[in-house]
Amino acid sequence: MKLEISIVLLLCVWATLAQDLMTPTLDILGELKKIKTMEERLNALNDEVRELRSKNEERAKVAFSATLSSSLGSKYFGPYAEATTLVYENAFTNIGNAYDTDTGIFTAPVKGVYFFNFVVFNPDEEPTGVRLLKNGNSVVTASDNPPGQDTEDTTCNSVSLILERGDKIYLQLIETRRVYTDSWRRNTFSGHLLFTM
Ligand SMILES: [Ca+2]
Ligand SMILES: [Ca+2]
Repeated sequence: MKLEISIVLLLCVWATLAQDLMTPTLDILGELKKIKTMEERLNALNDEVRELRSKNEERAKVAFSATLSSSLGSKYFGPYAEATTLVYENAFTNIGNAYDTDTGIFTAPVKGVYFFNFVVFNPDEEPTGVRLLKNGNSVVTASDNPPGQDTEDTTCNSVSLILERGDKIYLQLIETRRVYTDSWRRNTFSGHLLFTM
């Protein structure tokens, strides 16, 4: 009887010990599972960061240069009673497609510092004048009175601007002024992203 009690006691001690030994093993497995899940989430986040960085680098490539001229011969724009957006329909370069050759509007794809330049040609009696607008507000202007004796005048202006994503830049022919264009392509509008911010 004493021996039987001893055996039962031994079995109880063994069962307790076995349980104590198993519990840490289960905890380690649980921790390994958690680490695996975290590793998977980290890998997914790394993939997202890589994708976003790649998209941002693509958006950061912005450069366009366009002219009013086509090879179809000479053409006057204006004079009009009201200021009119000039559409530089022939793009030499339009990296990033931020400039719209249908509307003449440049839309900033990322926040950054952009440089713009425009050149205006004026051949005869009418004065010329073009202004650059940001979201509808005049920023800089280039103008010139009639050339007089030599029949050819060129005027221009440039500006560097901090733009938010979505800001719009375009050129308007000033009211009652005129621009002349032909296959010599003397009217151009260019813009470049210098750096993102
Ligand atoms: Ca002049
Ligand atoms: Ca001149």
